[in-house]
Amino acid sequence: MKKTISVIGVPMDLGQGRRGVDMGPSAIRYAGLKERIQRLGYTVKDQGNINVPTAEAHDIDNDSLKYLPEVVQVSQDLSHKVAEVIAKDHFPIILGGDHSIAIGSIAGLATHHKNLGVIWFDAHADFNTSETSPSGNIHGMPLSCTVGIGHEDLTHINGYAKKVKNEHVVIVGARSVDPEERELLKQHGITCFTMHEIDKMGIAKVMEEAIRIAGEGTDGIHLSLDLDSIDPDMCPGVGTPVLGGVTYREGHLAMEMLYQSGKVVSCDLVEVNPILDEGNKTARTAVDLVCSLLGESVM
Ligand code: Z70
Ligand code: MN
Ligand code: MN
Ligand code: MN
Repeated sequence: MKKTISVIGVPMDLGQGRRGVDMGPSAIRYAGLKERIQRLGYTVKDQGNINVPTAEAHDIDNDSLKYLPEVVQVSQDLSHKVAEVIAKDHFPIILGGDHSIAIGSIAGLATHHKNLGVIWFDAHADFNTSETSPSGNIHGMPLSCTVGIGHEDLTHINGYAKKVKNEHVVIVGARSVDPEERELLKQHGITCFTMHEIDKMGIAKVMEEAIRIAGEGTDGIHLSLDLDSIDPDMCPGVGTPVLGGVTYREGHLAMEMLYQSGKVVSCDLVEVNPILDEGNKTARTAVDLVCSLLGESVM
C-alpha cells in the first residue's frame, strides 16, 4: 500500500524582501502536482493553505529579524498541521512560500520523528542568525533554528529547541554562503556538499554520502528542497537565482536515489516565485522533481 500524500500550502513571503513567493503554492498546484502524483498510484489529499499575514498589513519591528512574530505564528500553525497529518501516517509535501516555512514543517515532523535526518538542497546554507545575517531575512536562518541556534522564539516552536541533531543534517548544492555563516557551519560541524564537491565527486557519490549522513541511525529523512539549488536555466523563478547550480539531470538522479533509499518521510518545495518565472517553468520543474522523489522514473 502506498502512503497517502498530504499537500499543505504555506503562502509565506515574510521571510524575505521580495513579494511573489507567496504565490508559490498556487503555481505548484497549477503545474499539476496532484494529478501527477495520483498517476503514480498515490492517494493525494490537499489540506489547503496555512493562513499567512499580509506583509503590507504589518510593520517590521526588528530589522535583524524581520516579521519575527508573524513568522513564529505561521511556524506554529504549520507545525500543528504537519503533526496532524503525520499522526495519520501521511507523507507531507509542504509548498512554500519562502524557506522560513521549514522551521514549522520540521517542528511538526519532530513531534513524531524524535531522530529525524534532514537533507537541505539549496544554493544557500540558510544557517545565519540575527547576528550573522546581512539581511535580517528569516529565510536565511531556518536550518540554524532547526538545530537550536538563533532567536528563542524561532528555535522553541512546540516549547523545546534542537529538533534535529547536527550530525544528521547535510546541505547539498550550496554556492552562496555568507562569511560568518560559513564559520558558524564549521563551528557546529554541519556537513555541506557545495557545487565544488558535486563537480568533483559527482552527484551520485554526493547523494550516497548525504543519504548515509541523514539516514543512518535516524528514523527518516526530511528533504527540504529550495528550487534555487537547481540551475537558473530550469528554475529562473526564484528570489535570487545563483549561477552554476544543480542540473536538471543531476536533480533527478538525486531524487531517484532518495526514493530508492526508502527513507524519505516528507518534503518542502520552497522559494518558487511565479512573478520572476518564465511561464511556470520553475513550478513545473518542482513537480517533475517531486515525482522522481516519489518513484516516477525508477523501474
Ligand atoms: C543570505 C541571507 C537566502 C535565498 C536564502 C541569503 C539567504 N544568506 N536567499 N535563500 N534566496 O540573507 O541570509
Ligand atoms: Mn533556502
Ligand atoms: Mn536558497
Ligand atoms: Mn547517526
